[in-house]
Amino acid sequence: MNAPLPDLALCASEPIRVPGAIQPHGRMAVLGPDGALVAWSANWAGADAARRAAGLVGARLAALDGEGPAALGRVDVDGAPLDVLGHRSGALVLLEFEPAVDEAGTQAPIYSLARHFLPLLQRAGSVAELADLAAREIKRLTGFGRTLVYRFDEEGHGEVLAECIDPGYDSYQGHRFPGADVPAQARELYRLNHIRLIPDASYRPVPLLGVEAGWEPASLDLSHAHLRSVSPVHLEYMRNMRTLASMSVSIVVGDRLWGLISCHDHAPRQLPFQTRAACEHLGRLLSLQIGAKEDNAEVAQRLELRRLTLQLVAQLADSDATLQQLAGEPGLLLHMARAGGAAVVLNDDCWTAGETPEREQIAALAHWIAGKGVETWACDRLVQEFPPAAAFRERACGVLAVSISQVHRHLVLWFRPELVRTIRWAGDPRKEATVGDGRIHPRRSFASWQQQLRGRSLPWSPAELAAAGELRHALIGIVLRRAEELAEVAT
Ligand code: BLA
Repeated sequence: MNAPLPDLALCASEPIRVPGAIQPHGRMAVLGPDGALVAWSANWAGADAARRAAGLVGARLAALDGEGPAALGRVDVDGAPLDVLGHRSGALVLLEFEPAVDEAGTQAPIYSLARHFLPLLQRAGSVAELADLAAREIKRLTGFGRTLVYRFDEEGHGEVLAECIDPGYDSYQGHRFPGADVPAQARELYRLNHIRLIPDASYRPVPLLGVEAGWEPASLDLSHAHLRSVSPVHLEYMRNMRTLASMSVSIVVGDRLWGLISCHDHAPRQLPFQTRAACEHLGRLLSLQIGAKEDNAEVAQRLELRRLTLQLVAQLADSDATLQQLAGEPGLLLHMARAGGAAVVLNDDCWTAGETPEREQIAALAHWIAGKGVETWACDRLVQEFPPAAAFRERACGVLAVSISQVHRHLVLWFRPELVRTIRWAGDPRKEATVGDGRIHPRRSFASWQQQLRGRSLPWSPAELAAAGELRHALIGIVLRRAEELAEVAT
């Protein structure tokens, strides 16, 4: 039977910041600007019980300032010790109470991060190594059965870089998860709030109740609340994955959600606040180190490209400085753009080097690119943009072009061949979701599924585009100077 195709945009419209309910492993009390109780979660013995518990926190409330929840110590409610977290949301104060759990051992987990984990991160040689260290460390801290680190690719799909699993857990190492698994509004929230714990995916949400009749539970912004009740679609997703407990920690590089550390367990699992705080801290350390590694790699690539560009320009200036010379000694030209072929187009003339389409095909392509009127143009899946390219896809799925003149059709083009990639998905992304009973449901299977991706080349990096832009400037300079010299000779 063919189910109707679901509209995945629906996922992005789920109101995850204002669910009007919390998870049942804790209780909530919401205070107004005057300190009076405004709302409470239905799992207190009544509004009075919530009011009394909030009263025990008392003067500590004055300390609240930052964005996220701060630990406000422990209170004793009817003989049971509760850990309290508090944060402000607009004019309101949200208090979250969770049964206190004593840490095993004497050292807060945060110290071991500083002492053991940070030095390891600093010695790591690559992003993959950083990810591996983080997957191990978070497993050690939390005891989850499977921990993984994944990065969002250019298209928003999650790619598992590192994993640590107990026996009995399926491995997702090297797999991709479709971008729609984490819809846009969730990504935006995870950029701001860096940690989420779902101790039991089979939970029943606890509604929030107002002291005054007419108070709207969905008016309360729970973006930063640890107890926020999560999307029912996501809970179903977890159960489909045989994951009853999960935690995820954001990896934010710059201000972009770079990826997630994701932890799973087949059984429900609760973690004390101190451990969560350590995991959040681990996420920040990892984010900083990834940012530094990526910046270093980018700087190194830019320096190398600048060196090659200068060498190329010097070579050209030493010759008769005509552009077609570029194709005469193409070693550097091809090397700098990691290209398989290149062409210099001067109106109706064309010089080529390496693996390129036929001259007429290049002429048609150059004509089409020149029509765009841009200085630099690049594409790693040419057939999609320029259908005639289907005839030469093996030689050129990727094209980078710079235009040397505003008046003439003078272009330098680089070509990259098709790079057939095999992607291993954790579940067939075409079955991303189904609709039934009028609701949308996540996919049921996470079994490995391979897809061959055709029609693309290696993508052009920002550093390569920048180098092409610099080369363009230099070439224009050389061409102008040569035109002046020729004019002098003629007079
Ligand atoms: C949220 N989806 C999430 C979250 C993760 C994933 C990590 C964050 C919640 C959390 O921290 O547990 C997905 N979980 C994954 C992935 C892995 C993992 C990729 O462990 C990989 C290892 N989900 C769907 C569909 C919809 C959907 C079809 O599959 C849309 C209807 C929705 N996912 C969805 C929503 C959230 C979510 C709405 C937000 C949950 C919330 O924070 O309330």
